[in-house]
Amino acid sequence: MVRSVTIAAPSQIMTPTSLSLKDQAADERFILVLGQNGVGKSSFINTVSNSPLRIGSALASSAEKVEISLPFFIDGQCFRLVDTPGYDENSEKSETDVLNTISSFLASEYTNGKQLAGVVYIHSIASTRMGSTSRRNLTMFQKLCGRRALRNAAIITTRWDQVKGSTATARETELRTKSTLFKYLLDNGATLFRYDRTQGLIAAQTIVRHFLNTSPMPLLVQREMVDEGKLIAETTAGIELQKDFRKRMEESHKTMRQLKEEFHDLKTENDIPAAKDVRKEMINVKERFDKVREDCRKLTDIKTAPQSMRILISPTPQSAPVAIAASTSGAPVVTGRSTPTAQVLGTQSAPPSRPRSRVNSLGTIPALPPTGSQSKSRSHSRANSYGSIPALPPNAPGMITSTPLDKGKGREITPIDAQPQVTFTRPRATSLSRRPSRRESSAPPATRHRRDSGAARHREEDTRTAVRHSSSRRRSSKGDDHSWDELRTLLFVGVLLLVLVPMIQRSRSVVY
Ligand SMILES: Nc1nc2c(ncn2[C@@H]2O[C@H](COP(=O)(O)OP(=O)(O)OP(=O)(O)O)[C@@H](O)[C@H]2O)c(=O)[nH]1
Ligand SMILES: [Mg+2]
Repeated sequence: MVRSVTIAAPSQIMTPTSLSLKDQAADERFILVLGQNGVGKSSFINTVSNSPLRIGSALASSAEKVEISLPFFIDGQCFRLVDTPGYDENSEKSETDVLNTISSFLASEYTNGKQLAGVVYIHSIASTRMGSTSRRNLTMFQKLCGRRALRNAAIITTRWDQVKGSTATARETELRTKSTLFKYLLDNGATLFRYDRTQGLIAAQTIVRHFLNTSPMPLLVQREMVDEGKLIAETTAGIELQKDFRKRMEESHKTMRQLKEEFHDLKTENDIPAAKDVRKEMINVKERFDKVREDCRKLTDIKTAPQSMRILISPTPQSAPVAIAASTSGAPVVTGRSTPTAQVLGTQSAPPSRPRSRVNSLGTIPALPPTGSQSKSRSHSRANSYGSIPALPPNAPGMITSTPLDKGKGREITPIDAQPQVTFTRPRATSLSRRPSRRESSAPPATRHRRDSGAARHREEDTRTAVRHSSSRRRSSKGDDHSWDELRTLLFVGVLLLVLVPMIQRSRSVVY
């Protein structure tokens, strides 16, 4: 049965961005909305709350900070939904910033006596598979919530209008039953909802109605940051993110090692165009690595939450709250004023600043396999960088340069792309084509390395295809060498016969 619903008129309520906790009615129920970029978080929130949150495109992310919707009423109960940015390694906003933005907001809410009535994870049913970005978002959702808070969680699948019914249902079943997907959440009390936006407001309200009677409780990250005084990097979500960074850095190292080997092989063979492509890829890998390392450092460099967040270890709902808007940089901007009591408490009970070493103990970038060889005795600092990207040799024989003045420029990294157009004596492979390193071509498929997700993974797949082509090219050139050897042997035998046969005949004629 659909119960009566009252939506507050926009004229009676404030714009979402101007809201502060001071303006929130005590009985408002807050629901946090999380999910990957572009799944429809803001669209869902706008539909149910009539808010004007910015809607992004399917490709470009729109959310940069935490935004609170306009208040709206369902069955006489006032709700507000909290929109958040999603994790995406390819987005402008770093994942550290996303975690900092969300967790700082949550910590300040909890500090000020506000507990969430629920938490929502949105997933697009139109996604053909759970990619690495989706998984990362789902994992972070779990780590932010903790097991206990999952009984107040809802998973909403969107974009049912975009997929054929049977396909969508099959996907939903897989999501529900696979332990690596939603099964863990559902087993621990989360509820799964479908949201077909063609059914409009009523469908959205039915979902929010689920939170009418939930008992508000803190999320794991709130307990960790506020009750236990942990830094963001020390929270379960922070540790998970560092693990993920570390994994990606190790993958980059592996890729770089393979590329270096390949580059040297190609250089030895004077296959300059292929070496050039490999080097371009090395530069891309290095850029990705540097970004992740920077993000990792940034996370461990977040020393502490602002004092105002640590004041109210036991939240007192009566105290005048501090309005906090999580800024794009992730650090919450305190726009309100703490109560005098809170200020006193803040100065007295604020934890002593942590010794630097403690911060570093989580922040140290883990040792990675050395880049140049298999040796494990390389220094730690070396393991955290690629060293230099090897240079190409001067213009190799077998190619004609447009101008002799450019000779030797291949030794520098930058001028490589500025080299004049060259004509090659051999047919040129596709732009990403490269030869497989010895190790790569001999490794069994199962042990082959999978590189970074998203664009990087596509690149890797392209590269693998190119490697296969390149490998067959190498095989065919070996076949050519072999037939040359046979021809030479045949010629030699022929000449030998031409010389020996007349000699034998002559010697016979002498005997008779
Ligand atoms: N067809 C269809 N499109 C949808 C649905 N939900 C959202 N979209 C579209 O998906 C795009 C992204 O929607 P948003 O609501 O901005 O997604 P978001 O999760 O808030 O994205 P970020 O803020 O970037 O994280 C927009 O073009 C929406 O119109 C849906 O259920 N069906
Ligand atoms: Mg959005």
